[in-house]
Amino acid sequence: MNTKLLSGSLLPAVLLTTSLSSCTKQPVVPKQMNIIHIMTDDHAFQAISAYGHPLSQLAPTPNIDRLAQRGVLFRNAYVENSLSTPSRACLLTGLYSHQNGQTMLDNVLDTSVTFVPELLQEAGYQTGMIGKWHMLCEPRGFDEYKIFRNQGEYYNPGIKTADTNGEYVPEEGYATDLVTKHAIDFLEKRDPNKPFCLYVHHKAPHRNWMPDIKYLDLYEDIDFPVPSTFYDDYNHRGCAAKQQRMSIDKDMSMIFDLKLYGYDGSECKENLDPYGEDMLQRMTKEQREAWDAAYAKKNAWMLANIDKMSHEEIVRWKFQRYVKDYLRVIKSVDDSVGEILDYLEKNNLMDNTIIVYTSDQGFYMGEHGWFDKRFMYEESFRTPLIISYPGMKGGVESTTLVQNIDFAPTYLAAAGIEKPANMSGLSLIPVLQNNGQRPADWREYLYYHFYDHTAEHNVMRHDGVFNLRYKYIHFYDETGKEPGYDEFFDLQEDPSEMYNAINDVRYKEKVEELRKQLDKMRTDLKVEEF
Ligand code: SGN
Ligand code: CA
Repeated sequence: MNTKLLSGSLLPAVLLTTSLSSCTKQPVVPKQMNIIHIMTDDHAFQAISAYGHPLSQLAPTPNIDRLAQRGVLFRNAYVENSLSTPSRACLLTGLYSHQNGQTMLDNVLDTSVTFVPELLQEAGYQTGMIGKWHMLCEPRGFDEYKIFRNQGEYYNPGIKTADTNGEYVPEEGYATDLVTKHAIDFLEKRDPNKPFCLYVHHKAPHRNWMPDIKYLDLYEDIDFPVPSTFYDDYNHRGCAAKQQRMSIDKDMSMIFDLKLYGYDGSECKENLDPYGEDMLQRMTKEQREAWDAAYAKKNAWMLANIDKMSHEEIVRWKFQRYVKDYLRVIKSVDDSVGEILDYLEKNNLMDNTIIVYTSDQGFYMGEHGWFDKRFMYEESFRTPLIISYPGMKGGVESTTLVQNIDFAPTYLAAAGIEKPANMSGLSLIPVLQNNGQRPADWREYLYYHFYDHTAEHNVMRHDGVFNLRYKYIHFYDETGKEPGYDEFFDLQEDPSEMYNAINDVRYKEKVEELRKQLDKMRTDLKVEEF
């Protein structure tokens, strides 16, 4: 393993506890910061009030905002492959999908690759993984893990630990609360003389957005604003945007997704979706009764009126039901962040802990008519990122271009471990120490690659580059025999990415510049076409 503690001279001043002038023969020991990585699954930045989006203003997240008040809110944080297991593999290895092997949702990464928590353990850290693991390999590098089965279950989820003989044992409770409880348990039981790194990974707010019983009626009377691109006809982009199957109108199901139990109309062929039924059958009698009663009450008007409604009215109802359940699920996540922050404050851990709040990728809240993610278009490619860093003033925003390949180098730097040569990411510590400002030698471009074109939601394989203003995307022909096609966007002129400007003469030079950059990044990163 390529681990080496940094020599004192390379360490930022904040990492040093022992002054060189102490003249003892002892080696300089870096102060190793604690790390808490809180990661939700599919949390749109549009649903965090600190980001200011109209949706979140009607359903605020005061505790996540509290973290932003202590730290840096990143406006330009992106992922390298907008899907769960690739994003998790990137976090764990610091490598791009094609380097760690986790290119798609359901393949297994190269298990010979080192995991960051293994390096942290070697450097004396206690490590923990709580909640959604999702990887198709066993956890490695954790002193303690309590993980969900596959995507995880909202109610009474199965949980596997080192002591459950490979079984997932159901634990009564709501997934978000259980993750919080086990995270705090880890903190309580740890050895206070050692640094720790704790991954707190929620199932929430992943599909099918099942709120906690206590929040089933929250936001019921609010009419959430429909995004301006909701009725996008995709006429000014290539076929990928047209052929996706992630439309609220066409692909969101009445029963599984929208919980209109009792509806047996033609839009409901998946009525008996076993996954949805499995999720309900996991509930205790009391949970199920409360759930059924709440949805029966909410659904009564819709069931009585749906046959008389226009298609557009039904789609609007779908949007409201989707967004409300999603934001209810987020409410529990926000409570969880509050509990963790309270614990850290009460136990004097704020001043030596990096606290990160992020999602495994972004998500569509109706923009372009969509839910889900996968695309290199903004709402999916961009992910929320808020980091509180010891000693900083807080309450600042950063426009620095960052990506999930940066987590691993940041955590290694926080532990005083030299970054392995195969990691392309950059430590965010210089950005954090400088109140979010972009360091002079920072990157200009990001590389993105989505591979899982055969899977659910039918998003074509694509890769591309982005430099904060311009975005160049190449969509691959699925047979690998045709050249595919390209898209180009000027985010300043067209922030909603409605017009493919690849053939617009005004951008001729810029298009060429980004095309070259894409070729260069593919070559430098050794990305194979197929
Ligand atoms: C499930 C969901 C999809 C979702 C993928 C990946 N379908 O398959 O809608 O895109 O997960 O999500 S569901 O009917 O099973 O909910 S990811 O966040 O894990 O990448
Ligand atoms: Ca996800």
